[in-house]
Amino acid sequence: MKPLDLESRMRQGEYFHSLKVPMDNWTVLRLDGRGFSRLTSDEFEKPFDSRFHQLMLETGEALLREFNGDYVYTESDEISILLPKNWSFFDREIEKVLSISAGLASATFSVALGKPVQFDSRIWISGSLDRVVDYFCWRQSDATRCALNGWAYWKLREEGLDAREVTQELKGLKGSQKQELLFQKGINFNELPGWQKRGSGIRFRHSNKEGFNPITEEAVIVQRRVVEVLNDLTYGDDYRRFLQEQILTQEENL
Ligand SMILES: Nc1nc2c(ncn2[C@@H]2O[C@H](COP(=O)(O)OP(=O)(O)OP(=O)(O)O)[C@@H](O)[C@H]2O)c(=O)[nH]1
Ligand SMILES: [Mg+2]
Repeated sequence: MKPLDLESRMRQGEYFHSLKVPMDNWTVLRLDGRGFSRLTSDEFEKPFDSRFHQLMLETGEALLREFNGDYVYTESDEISILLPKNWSFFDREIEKVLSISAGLASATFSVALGKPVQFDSRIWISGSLDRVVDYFCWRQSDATRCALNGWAYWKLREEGLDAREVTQELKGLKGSQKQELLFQKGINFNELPGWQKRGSGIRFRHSNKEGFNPITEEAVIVQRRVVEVLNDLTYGDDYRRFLQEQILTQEENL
């Protein structure tokens, strides 16, 4: 076989390599820690651990910076990053963006923790900004549901019930009933830290700062971009408004 034939026949085996995200679509990558139930069961406090949360924030920040994201949201062991609408790095290739985001998240978390972990990565797309806002509200409501379940579960386990008994006890209870159960045991769900109940946002914030141009010897306004962690997110309509503004502002500053 001629070398060129071999090259093109072998390339045909890279079947998925040509898959790209269509232009004019918003892209969210969602990364999730692999087997983190096992990882967190021994060395981290239950149901929430500040050190674990810091590691997730550090990983989220690395993703935000590397992909120049419009917004990052993290809860539990997952991170969602919204890419700029018409991102063009890696030619919008799906294999590249998934493998590199998972690689970056795994490497960042592993180095900070001191042992190897892995993240998987999946892609979500939509042509509508409203759907993007829905997406982030969806992940936030998952955070609230998981926080309530986690607190109720571990509070009952602390009292000596085994996993099966706790599951039985909580079966069919509505959110408000779980909150009441926690209240009876001395925990006011409303007063728990915001990052536990609603997750955290990470974003670039743009600000103007007065600087000095030594060549023209004039005062100049320079734009600064800093990373900001939001551990006290709003929810409902306020969160929707915040998301819209954040995304549109970020797109304008690209
Ligand atoms: N102890 C502790 N566990 C946490 C914390 N944050 C997240 N987790 C755990 O991380 C796990 C995340 O859930 P999943 O992603 O469904 O579980 P997983 O074991 O990672 O499974 P796969 O993602 O399918 O590989 C849950 O078991 C959470 O309890 C924390 O702050 N402390
Ligand atoms: Mg996981």
